[in-house]
Amino acid sequence: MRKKLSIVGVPMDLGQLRRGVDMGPSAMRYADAVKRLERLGYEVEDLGDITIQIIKDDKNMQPSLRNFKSIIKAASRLADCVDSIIQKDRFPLVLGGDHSIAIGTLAGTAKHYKKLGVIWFDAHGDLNTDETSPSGNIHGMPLAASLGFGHPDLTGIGGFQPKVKPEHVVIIGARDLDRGEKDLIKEHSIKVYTMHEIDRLGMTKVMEETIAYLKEKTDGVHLSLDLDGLDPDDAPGVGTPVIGGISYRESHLAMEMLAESEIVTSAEFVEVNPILDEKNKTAEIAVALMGSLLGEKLL
Ligand code: 6HN
Ligand code: MN
Ligand code: MN
Ligand code: MN
Repeated sequence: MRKKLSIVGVPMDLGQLRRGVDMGPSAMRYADAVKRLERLGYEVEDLGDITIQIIKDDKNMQPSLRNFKSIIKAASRLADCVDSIIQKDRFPLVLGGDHSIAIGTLAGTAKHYKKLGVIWFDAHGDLNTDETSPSGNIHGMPLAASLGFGHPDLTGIGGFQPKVKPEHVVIIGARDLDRGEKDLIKEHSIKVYTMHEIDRLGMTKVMEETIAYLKEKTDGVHLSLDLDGLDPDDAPGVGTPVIGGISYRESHLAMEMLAESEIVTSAEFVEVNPILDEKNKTAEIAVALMGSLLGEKLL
């Protein structure tokens, strides 16, 4: 793993309807993200936040793709930023913002890898398109868009598509999938560890399998960690909580195993909503998970 790391915040809340998730980057900085990573020996630069431009009337222009234009603009900016971080041979750590930002992160990252792997740690699949989405919220579409499914303006960000192939994706923690998402998973044989498999196999086995699978097939791995993958009792500050999630301990174990494997080449932590949180608990968990992912150990 690169020992030089660049943080970029994306104060974006336009991919869904609950305000406040745009304050996620501030909350994670307040929870001492920079210091925690410096203590691990990283040379950390905080690039500040991407500018989010709200385009007038965008919200209602396309009900099946709410805030479409503003999101595309932000994603393109983020893609350029992540691209230049990797060009400087630094590890990109993106702080969200709602999950729609992953379209930009992956567009910037995928330029640098022929066979980019993705770990999608989430209660949801984020595999909707404008045709299957029950909500019109783009934060439910970023994995589909990165696989090349959905509106061409979303799939084409960065000027190429797809960013990732279905056989290079592993979803962990799924427990709320819409009809169209289930169809897409089956049609393209995407590897998914739902809560059922996590209960049944245990997180150790799930991560051993995930790491072995991606190590063999890919030349880099992006971790996209949606805090709603965790159980809402542990991580309450999220906009779309789903009961029965991954525990605090299991999520740390997953990060620690990823650290040992040294397969992760970029990461993002998304959907932290400080307005819905309890005393910044969810942001603090996010930062603790970043620590584990990047090599923190007790002894
Ligand atoms: N997330 N499947 C639902 C939708 O509206 O498409 C929920 C998506 C949640 C997205 O949490 O990043
Ligand atoms: Mn989610
Ligand atoms: Mn749903
Ligand atoms: Mn998500």
